[in-house]
Amino acid sequence: MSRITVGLAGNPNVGKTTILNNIAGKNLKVGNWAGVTVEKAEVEFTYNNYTLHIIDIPGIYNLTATSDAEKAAVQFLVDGEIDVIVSVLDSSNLARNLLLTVELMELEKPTVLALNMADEARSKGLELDLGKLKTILQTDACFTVANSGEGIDELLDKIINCFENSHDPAKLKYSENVESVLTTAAQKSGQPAQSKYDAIRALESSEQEASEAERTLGVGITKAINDERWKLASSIAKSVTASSKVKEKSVSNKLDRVLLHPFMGIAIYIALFYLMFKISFDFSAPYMDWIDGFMNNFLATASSKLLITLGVPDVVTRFVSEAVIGGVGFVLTFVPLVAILYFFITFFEMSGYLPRIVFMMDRFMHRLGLHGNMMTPLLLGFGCNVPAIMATKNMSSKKDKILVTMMIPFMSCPARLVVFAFFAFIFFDNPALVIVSLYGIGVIVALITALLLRKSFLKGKAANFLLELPPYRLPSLKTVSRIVWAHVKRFIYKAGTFIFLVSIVVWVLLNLPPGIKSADESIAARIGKTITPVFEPIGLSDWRATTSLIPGFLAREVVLSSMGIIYKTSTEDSLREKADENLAPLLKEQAVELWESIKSSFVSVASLGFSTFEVETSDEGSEGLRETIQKSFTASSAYSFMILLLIYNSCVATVAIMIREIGRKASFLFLGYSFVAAWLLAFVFYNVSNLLWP
Ligand SMILES: Nc1nc2c(ncn2[C@@H]2O[C@H](COP(=O)(O)OP(=O)(O)OP(=O)(O)O)[C@@H](O)[C@H]2O)c(=O)[nH]1
Ligand SMILES: [Mg+2]
Repeated sequence: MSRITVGLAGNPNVGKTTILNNIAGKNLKVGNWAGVTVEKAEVEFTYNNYTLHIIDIPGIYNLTATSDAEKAAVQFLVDGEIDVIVSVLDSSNLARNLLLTVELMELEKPTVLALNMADEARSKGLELDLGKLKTILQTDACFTVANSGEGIDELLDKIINCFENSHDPAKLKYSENVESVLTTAAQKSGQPAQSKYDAIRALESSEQEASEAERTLGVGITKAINDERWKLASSIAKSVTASSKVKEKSVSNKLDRVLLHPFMGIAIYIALFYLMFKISFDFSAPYMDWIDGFMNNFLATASSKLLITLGVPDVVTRFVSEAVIGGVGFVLTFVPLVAILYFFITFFEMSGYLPRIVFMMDRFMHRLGLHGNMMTPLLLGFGCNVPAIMATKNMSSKKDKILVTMMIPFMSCPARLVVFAFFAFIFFDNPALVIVSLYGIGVIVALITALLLRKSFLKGKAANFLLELPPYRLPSLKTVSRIVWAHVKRFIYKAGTFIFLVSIVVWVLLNLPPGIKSADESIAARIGKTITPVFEPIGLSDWRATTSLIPGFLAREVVLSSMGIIYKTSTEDSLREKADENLAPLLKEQAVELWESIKSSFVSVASLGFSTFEVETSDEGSEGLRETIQKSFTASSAYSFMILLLIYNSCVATVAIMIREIGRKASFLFLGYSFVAAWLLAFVFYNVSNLLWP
């Protein structure tokens, strides 16, 4: 079976990753803005007796790279072992896209063209003559619609065909003058160039040859070649486009008139952000309550009953009820919130609204000495800090990259939201307002950090950038659901692996040394009590709270699982009582409550009003746990606890990616800074709020 290595190359946002996802059934990140893919990704699969090794390459406009992501992409295209290059183009934007195709063809490697977004070209009224395009460029080509899968099989056949037959790839011909300059230079150097790309690079890098060429051509060689590429690309585009009645992107333009309006645009943005939280909470709260009740009132009892009946030792039964259900189960309660939040985030990313926010914020960012292009990674940070830090690979200035990397961890992610949601629900009347205030504090701390860095280590101005506004695209429910499901699966997987392992450790430490009468005497309690003095000034004097912070330094959700275990272990009912419970009525009760939850989630979203900025929660469910946690905090110490979790960069995955991107020293300095900042802010908040509301 032959193996074919295929590189997907093209401008940003033309659908390369969507093609790969469609071919291989993957779920790599896609989004409707330029620069989603920042690291090449590869998949391997079998098709018609061939092993296709397909590589998705970050989008580029030309082979002259500036950012890290582009540099890696270009290097791979030039030097990498690629059998067939698939030049992916946006059919509705042919002239600009062909510019890169022309440059790719200078590499003289077997190439196939994929004219993607054929649907958009059709709806714009563009008619493209594929046969003519193939003849001019002497390469094979086909239309594709990556998100529906149209033309994908044809593309695969063409790739195989190209691999089998294209031993002598097409060679572009520029104007006679340019060609003769290239030939002369190659002859003089005595080394025949491997490709036109090599010939151009050799000429550009030899000072003597370059100045000789400039004398012959009247302009510098780089400019002369660029002009040739432009001429060729636009003349091809013109001759293959038999457009009848080209309709402009009228919907996008009309929408932009409102959404990019200096005042209305900002107001709409704030309203959308508000609505996102409001709907997320209103819709998911009843389900979260139900899962919570199901876990604690039914599952915990049922599993204890079963294990006791089976004669399993008590310690195992307690482990299941306290560590597995109390810890991991507690985190899983938040699945509905995570799912609906990712639904909105994905919708924003797929619709094309994200770069519009960047556009609107650009002016404001400038005033702070920052730049609009820093906004994209920052906004991605609200989804997860890890890919957000990776997205800084798109930035061409090293200083800007470090600056943004140090702002991202203050963007609150869904993992933190899960903890905030829990505390906000039990301590405040207006949970959504509390959460929005925390997001706001995160943004302010990020801006202050940026200003401090600009005044000290990272002096200078932000590099210029070009922002491309893609057309609005209505994401299909299928695509969005697939992406949301992938996020939810990851969350559940994390709960079942990482959080489960940490839960075991926490539970064991709560039960050691052997023979202790209460968790208060355990090793965990001793550790918690040792560090409590550090946190006492910010209102955290209960060892159970401070102990949960230690494993919480690994990932934010762990704070919840650990609290679940710690508080449950220290207040658990007697096991024997559970063994006597009758399960049938309990199960019936769960079914009734589920039905009630479904009803109330739809009712609360349907009755969405601006009058209530409030999340409705029923107080049923794990009352025991909520009440005990409630007793060990006050509203101000709970808020101060949340500030700590918001500002302190406690997420191993984020720290790991930071080290990779900006180095160990800077990352650890940042870690220290974020802890001190978090503590100070919590300290000020706690003491001021105690003064104001004693
Ligand atoms: N209408 C339409 N939309 C498409 C098509 N292919 C991709 N898209 C959408 O275009 C957007 C960009 O797709 P991506 O696959 O992320 O583009 P990319 O080329 O990988 O972009 P970068 O990673 O930024 O270089 C997404 O919103 C896709 O859903 C298509 O054939 N038709
Ligand atoms: Mg991509």
